[in-house]
Amino acid sequence: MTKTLHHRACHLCEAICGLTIETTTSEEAVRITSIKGDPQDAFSRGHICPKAVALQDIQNDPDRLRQPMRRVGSEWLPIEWDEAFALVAERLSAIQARHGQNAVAIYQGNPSVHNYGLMTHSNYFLGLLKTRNRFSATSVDQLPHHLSSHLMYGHGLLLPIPDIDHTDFMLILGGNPLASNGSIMTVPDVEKRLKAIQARGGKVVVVDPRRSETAAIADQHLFVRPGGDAALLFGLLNTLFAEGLTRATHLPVDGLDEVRQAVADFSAESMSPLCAVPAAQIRQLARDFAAADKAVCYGRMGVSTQTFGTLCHWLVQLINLVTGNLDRVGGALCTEPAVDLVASTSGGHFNRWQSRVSGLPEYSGELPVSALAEEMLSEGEGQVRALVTIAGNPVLSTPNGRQLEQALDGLEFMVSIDLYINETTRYADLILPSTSALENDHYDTTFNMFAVRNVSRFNKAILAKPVGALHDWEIFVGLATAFSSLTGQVLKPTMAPAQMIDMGLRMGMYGDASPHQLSLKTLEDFPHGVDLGALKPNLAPRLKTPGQRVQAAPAVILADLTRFAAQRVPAVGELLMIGRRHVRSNNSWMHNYHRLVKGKPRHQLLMHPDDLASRSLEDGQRVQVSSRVGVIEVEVLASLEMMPGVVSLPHGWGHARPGVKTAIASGQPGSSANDLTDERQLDLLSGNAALNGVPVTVAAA
Ligand SMILES: Nc1nc2c(c(=O)[nH]1)N[C@H]1C(S)=C(S)[C@@H](COP(=O)(O)OP(=O)(O)OC[C@H]3O[C@@H](n4cnc5c(=O)[nH]c(N)nc54)[C@H](O)[C@@H]3O)O[C@H]1N2
Ligand SMILES: Nc1nc2c(c(=O)[nH]1)N[C@H]1C(S)=C(S)[C@@H](COP(=O)(O)OP(=O)(O)OC[C@H]3O[C@@H](n4cnc5c(=O)[nH]c(N)nc54)[C@H](O)[C@@H]3O)O[C@H]1N2
Ligand code: SF4
Ligand SMILES: [Mo]
Repeated sequence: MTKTLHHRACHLCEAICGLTIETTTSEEAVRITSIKGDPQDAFSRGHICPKAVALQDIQNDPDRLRQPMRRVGSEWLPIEWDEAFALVAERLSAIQARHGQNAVAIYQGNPSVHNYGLMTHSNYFLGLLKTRNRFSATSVDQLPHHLSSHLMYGHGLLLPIPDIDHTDFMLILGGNPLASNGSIMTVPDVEKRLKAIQARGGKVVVVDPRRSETAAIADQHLFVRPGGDAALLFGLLNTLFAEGLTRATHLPVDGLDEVRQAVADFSAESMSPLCAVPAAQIRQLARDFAAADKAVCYGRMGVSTQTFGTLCHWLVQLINLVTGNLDRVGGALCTEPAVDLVASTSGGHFNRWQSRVSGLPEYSGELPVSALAEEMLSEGEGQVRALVTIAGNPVLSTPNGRQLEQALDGLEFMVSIDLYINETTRYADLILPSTSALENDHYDTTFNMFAVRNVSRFNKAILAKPVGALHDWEIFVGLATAFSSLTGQVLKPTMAPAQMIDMGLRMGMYGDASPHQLSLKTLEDFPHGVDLGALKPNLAPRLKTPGQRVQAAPAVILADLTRFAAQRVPAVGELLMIGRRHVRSNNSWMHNYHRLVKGKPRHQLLMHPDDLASRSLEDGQRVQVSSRVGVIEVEVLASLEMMPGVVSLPHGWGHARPGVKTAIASGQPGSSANDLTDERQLDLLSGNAALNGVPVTVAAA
């Protein structure tokens, strides 16, 4: 038996922690014998969470598919790769020939961005489909970030990241990095970094309808009415202007006077009823923020997936801008990654076309996923009749999952590139499973771009690729080849993902023309990753707006103020549902590993004791939760963490569906929050789903 130590970045969430993985080779097999945090990783400094240890469970899971499967009725039978590719090509091209290119829809899920081969190669096939019906998890997540950056800075990926290691004041809205390990802020070891702000005399303030794990360690926590953050942020911005708390910026800016005028009526006092934060607290928060030498306002998932998600993210940018904290050390800074997609891609586009049924806007070629089911269910020209899903589970992750199931059931053809037969892929005619992550190289094209330091690393596969298995990118090449041979399109030869990264590295700012000389080859010398330094101001020369000036008052955003002003005042006695993440869970797909789900369940509804009492409900009892679109049954727990009038339910559960083949998850199924979220509840400006602030009623089951 020989033991080997490997160093690798974890790909499971955005934190990209460095891991040390030990494998033991015997005559029979290579086994993973230990997974630990890597103390020599300069970025993550040994940090690890329980999910990383489950990488071995993903590897060994008997339910994980290892060969292409074809569904015949309710039975799944293995099929050869070539036969599978030919079948997909034949069915999709026939459907497109009969009903037009848009009759095929695409849904791309979250693990896509954690898998670099998927990033570099999926479009090789998907682009050939030439459909306008492209959807992804972006529109149940961070679309408002991209849209506000696209409109203000000219590129949807110019996302300013909190300079957490140098700030004196961090205001967090709708993010719970202690559970999520940070998002659009790649920050391994976030708890230590937040505590370091406090240790150097700074402050952390959290705005959240739940006293989250992050709120619990903050200096101040403010409850906010779900969906009320735009009002709170307007109140803050108005106070900054009205009380003369602004500070000059070195950035060239257009439209600040328009902004000042536009928010003139949104005083803290007038905004308070909409967000349920007392006006005096809004004003004080604005003063505290402005008084800090270096401050940063950071909004995440909880404020992008709400009815005014884009306004929220625009306001977050403005608060940083007018206090002089945008593009400043200790404020919000854009990264300079080794493979720089901002430099190498165009800035994106918005609303060039709309969805057929509801007229929702495209963003950079994608439509909001809330429209996916209706595009399948509404008859007429352009109706979607086939679907390709890639690393996604929209039945559990997009609003009104039950409606989507009904729509999937009516499709003529569906193919899923996925590892499991789960709540979504059980509707597929074919499932094409890729190798597991540890059988694959890894370069993080996405999260190096959002990291709180400029870092880079490339890791080789740890386990050999099994005979007959294909990587995701090879599946796309196979599909593209089969499809193009049928439709007579010419297919260009392609590089492997690693070669593309090598090219990106060498052309980048740390590449051939720099002293770093980064390439795949030189990265081999840095098994623990290479630290390329702290973030620094760089926004002015990187702006991609016409005239290279920050656009503080984009017309489409100002136009949304009318919708904001027209919102209804909160109903008396309203009960609003929000989501929740737990460090042992990851969206919908990591419940099939015993070590992550053992112990007491974590998928209950949390409710304030007063709200339980007023409904004569008891802690621990089964309740029925209803919304406009559906009803589920769950266990309710009394929780003083909750703001009165708000209940919290994590998403990604609801595994008790016929035909799902994930044995451990099915043993602890929970209920799906997205059987309650409403496909019509949107940030209408971007089309992003408003998953938070869903009106519900709760009664005894
Ligand atoms: N109510 C509510 N809904 C939410 C959220 C919420 O907070 N509340 N959060 C939203 C957010 S932020 C997101 S990102 C979405 C996520 O939504 P999705 O991306 O749709 O769902 P996941 O649960 O991430 O499903 C990932 C799928 O990819 C497969 N998979 C994993 N790794 C690989 C791989 O390497 N290759 C391939 N081919 N497949 C792989 C898994 O088997 C699984 O089927 O959910 C959203 N939905
Ligand atoms: N352990 C774990 N880590 C993950 C994931 C996971 O599923 N599990 N998913 C990954 C993904 S895909 C993403 S996108 C990131 C997300 O990372 P985060 O954005 O940090 O997401 P959450 O942990 O869901 O935190 C959202 C917070 O918003 C609060 N909230 C809900 N509604 C509102 C509101 O109206 N206003 C305000 N101010 N707050 C509100 C919730 O109570 C919650 O505390 O996490 C990533 N990391
Ligand atoms: S925090 Fe995220 S990246 Fe770090 S070990 Fe856990 S799952 Fe992996
Ligand atoms: Mo996400």
